[in-house]
Amino acid sequence: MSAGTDRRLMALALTLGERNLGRTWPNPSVGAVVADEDGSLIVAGGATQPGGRPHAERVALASAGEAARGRTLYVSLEPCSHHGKSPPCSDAVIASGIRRVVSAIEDPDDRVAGRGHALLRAAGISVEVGCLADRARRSHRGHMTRVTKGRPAVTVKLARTTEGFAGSRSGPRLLITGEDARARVHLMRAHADAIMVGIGTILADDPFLDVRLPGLESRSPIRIVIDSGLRTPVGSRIVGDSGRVPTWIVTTAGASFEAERAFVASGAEVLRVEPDAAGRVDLGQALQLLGARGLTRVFCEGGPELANALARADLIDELTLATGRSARGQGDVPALGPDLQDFMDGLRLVGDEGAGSDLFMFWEKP
Ligand code: AOF
Ligand code: ZN
Repeated sequence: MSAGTDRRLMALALTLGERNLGRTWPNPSVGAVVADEDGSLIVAGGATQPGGRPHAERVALASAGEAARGRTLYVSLEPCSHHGKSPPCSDAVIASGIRRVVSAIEDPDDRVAGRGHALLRAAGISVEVGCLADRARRSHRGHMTRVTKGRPAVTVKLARTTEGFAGSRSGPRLLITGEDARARVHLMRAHADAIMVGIGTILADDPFLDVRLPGLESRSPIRIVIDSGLRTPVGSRIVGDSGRVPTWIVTTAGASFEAERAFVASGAEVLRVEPDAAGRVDLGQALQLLGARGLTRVFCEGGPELANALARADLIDELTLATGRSARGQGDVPALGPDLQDFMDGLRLVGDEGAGSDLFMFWEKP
């Protein structure tokens, strides 16, 4: 089997898994493909199902049935070895008669951590690990970060004018990006477990923070507001329709309980963490709490102040900047605060993409 064929089929497995990102938390979204020996026949494919189960391998193997015998399994994350809420996938792989497994990366979950691969090898299956490992690490960054750091991976997305402004304090709201970029951002939302913003964004824009792409409306993730003083208006859109899409307001231990009652009556949830030295929500603690609730991927859409505070606390894993090349309006709030600018020196530019007349640039923590 050529390395190129392995990469092509692993890319397919990764793509299958990535389609369900945002729907499988607290589990990773894994992809699996069953193919014949020389890669000319794809027998079956599968991805982790919404809610995290069944796991990808089980979906692919169930669909292959007897046709799995003697074939190769491509899987974007090490098959599990533990008896969790489902029996181990490595047992299912062994029972299926699969002869060779190509796996992208080890699962750092300490219930697995190499044991899945070891079980397969002990059963006489040939196992190769590391195919498209970089892409798999990106694909599973949410899972890896939650397992190793206890918090979700954080992607910050900001829009800026070509002059570098994200908004205007004095004038009317800036129109920064166009329709194509907006659709691209909604697709990013659909692949996140939660969208997070600071209270400033709620007060300035009263956004819906949902997914409004035709056919993907049901994939709106949880909405989270970081709101130290519980200033979110009870009449705001994200509170008003929290029966449709969950809204969590993260505030400080001492914030008003009377205000909390009004949110709870509307269906929004209030989460409390200890304040930091400045009396604001301690962002490290807030993310630990979100990790404990099972979130693996948080998509933070600003504003600039929250993004800057996340950079100061070293809590950003990916940064996406959308530059609106035909932005209208005069800005006076810089998109990149001083801490975020410094933080960017430690990031790696990994790609860019045009959207209409706008430009997306993607950075990651190395
Ligand atoms: C796989 N294939 O598709 C996924 C895996 O609670 P459980 O039993 O569902 O196990 C969850 C753990 O299984 C999760 O933390 C991760 O290590 C692994 N996820 N493993 O073989 C999959 N989603
Ligand atoms: Zn499994």
